[in-house]
Amino acid sequence: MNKENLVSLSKNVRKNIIEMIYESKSGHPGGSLSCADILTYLYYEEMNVDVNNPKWDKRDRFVLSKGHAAPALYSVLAEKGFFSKEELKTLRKTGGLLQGHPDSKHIPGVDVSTGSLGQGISNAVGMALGLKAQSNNARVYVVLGDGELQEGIVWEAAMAAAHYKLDNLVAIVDFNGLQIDGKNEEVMSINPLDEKFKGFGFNVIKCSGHDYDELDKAFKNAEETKGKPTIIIAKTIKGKGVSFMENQAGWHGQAPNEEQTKQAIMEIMK
Ligand SMILES: Cc1ncc(C[n+]2csc(CCOP(=O)(O)OP(=O)(O)O)c2C)c(N)n1
Ligand SMILES: [Mg+2]
Repeated sequence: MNKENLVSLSKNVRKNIIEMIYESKSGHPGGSLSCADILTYLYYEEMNVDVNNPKWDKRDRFVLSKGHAAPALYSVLAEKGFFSKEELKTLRKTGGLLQGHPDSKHIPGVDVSTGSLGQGISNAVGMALGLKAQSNNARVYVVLGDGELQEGIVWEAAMAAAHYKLDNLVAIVDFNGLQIDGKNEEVMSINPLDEKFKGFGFNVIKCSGHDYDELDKAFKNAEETKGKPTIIIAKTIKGKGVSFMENQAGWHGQAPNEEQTKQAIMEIMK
């Protein structure tokens, strides 16, 4: 798919995110918008999946370790056709398909239930190990938040990934500099992140998480890397695409009102 098509797809993905969260009156817009381009790239350019057979044994696996960005994942899965776009209206509704965090028991296309930060990457490491043990060439992709990296379990998973030479594992950090209520640098610094992951035995790539050419190069590099896992540190903007949400920790977990929703959609679609 060419870059223009990807850009136009990611506009729809962002529009869905805003509409869904407005409709449910709760959810996480900031961190969903910041990983919208990464998820669009993964599902349209990188991963080998079959919407008609979500549990296909040879599919590449995806884990949204920062599970609160569920609206971004649901939006891409609906655009791909894993379920109908009508379902997006069920976000966070009692009895609805799409709960506040991804649920692998009920949602087609969701490989792992996530939401408790740090645990997604641990699942991803186990899946990558399991695939190798079965000589299955599928790959595992996991998206983490930068605040999530403050969880100790992430580093235990990282250590295991390098120890077991999991070159079928690609972790992507949505590096937006913010967490739930402030800057990571102020809460607890995770820097220098590239050096930390190099020390843990990873192939480390830095790129923009909003530029499809850069993402393309990063994922190609990951594919060519053998004998170690890859981490892509993708620089992003929390709330990307909506001026009043960009770089604002206050939009981490708040729904827009009607007026803000109209404004946001206008800006996204322009
Ligand atoms: C174990 C655990 N602790 C706390 C939370 C509550 N929580 C949800 S999102 C979040 C901040 C995450 O920040 P980051 O990983 O940077 O996400 P992003 O900026 O991409 O939204 C926190 C603390 C959680 N989901 N899981
Ligand atoms: Mg963050």
